[in-house]
Amino acid sequence: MKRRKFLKNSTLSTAGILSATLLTSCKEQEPLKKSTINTPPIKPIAICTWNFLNATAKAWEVLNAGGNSLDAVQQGVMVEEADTTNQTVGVGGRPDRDGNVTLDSCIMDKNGNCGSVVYLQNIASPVSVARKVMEDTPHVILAGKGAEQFAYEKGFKKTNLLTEQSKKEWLEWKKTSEYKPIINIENHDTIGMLAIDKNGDISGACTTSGMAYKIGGRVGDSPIIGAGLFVDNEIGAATATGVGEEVVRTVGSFLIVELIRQGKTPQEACEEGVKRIIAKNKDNTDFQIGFIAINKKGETGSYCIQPGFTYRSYSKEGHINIPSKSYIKS
Ligand code: SD4
Repeated sequence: MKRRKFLKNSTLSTAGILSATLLTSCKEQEPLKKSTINTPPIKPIAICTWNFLNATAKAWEVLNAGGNSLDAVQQGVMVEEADTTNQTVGVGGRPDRDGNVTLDSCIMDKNGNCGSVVYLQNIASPVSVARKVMEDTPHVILAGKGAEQFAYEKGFKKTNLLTEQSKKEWLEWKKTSEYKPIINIENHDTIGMLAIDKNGDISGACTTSGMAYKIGGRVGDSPIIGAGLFVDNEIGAATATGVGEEVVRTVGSFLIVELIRQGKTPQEACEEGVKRIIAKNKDNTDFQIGFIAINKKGETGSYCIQPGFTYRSYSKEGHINIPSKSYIKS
């Protein structure tokens, strides 16, 4: 079976659940447009890539109880890290080509502090380790064995991350071992979350098992501050999903926040971020990138290459799944 078809089939059940959820909960809504000078900021608010409604529900629970945005994004994305049916984040994530599940994650707070783990194995919640790196060490990034050792020192338990389902699919993939460094558009479930708390402070988190069947040691954009995630509490925040290599090449999330600083709305900034990637890939746009962004006023935006990307938003205005505009129309 061709890999594309295989991945399509393997994600069919997830897709079925997702589309059922979409049908029941997707309220078609345009992202907010131009900044209006006199409207009060929307806060608190949490948004995340894709339709991870349980994650935004958890983040909202924290925010609505008066919690801060850092706790909200951490606890929000932890829901997906723990969900074994989500095969692109945390426990149950698809392994690399050698059968090892290796996780990437980062977190960033209102003061520009950040922590990140890359190529982390055997630990169920990489975002929580990333937060410890941020808060308990003088460093920003810990990798591989060192990150794992650090996690044990901080009391995290050794956990088998390879579920039976992911192992079965990997063994099937191994029959042909067809390696194409292109994430199929139906196989993108990295969670990036951005939140503003009642004080108006912004934080973000991003967590993933990365590209399925990647070369051992490969690290994507998701744990790279500025690429997969960036927060500037004066301006706003952005996060990414999709083919990490392309996001790294344009330092996508930092770019988007800087574009907001220059006066663009989150929507306009996400569109420009995607267009920079397109400009570097004129001959091949057969891959997916999705950005989401928020500004200090709680206005949000998103843009992607392929149709199909959505993002979740939870604020006093509701808990909604927002279809993203795309560069390729259909
Ligand atoms: C990566 N950006 O490792 C991640 C992949 C992704 O849903 O978004 N998957 O490149």
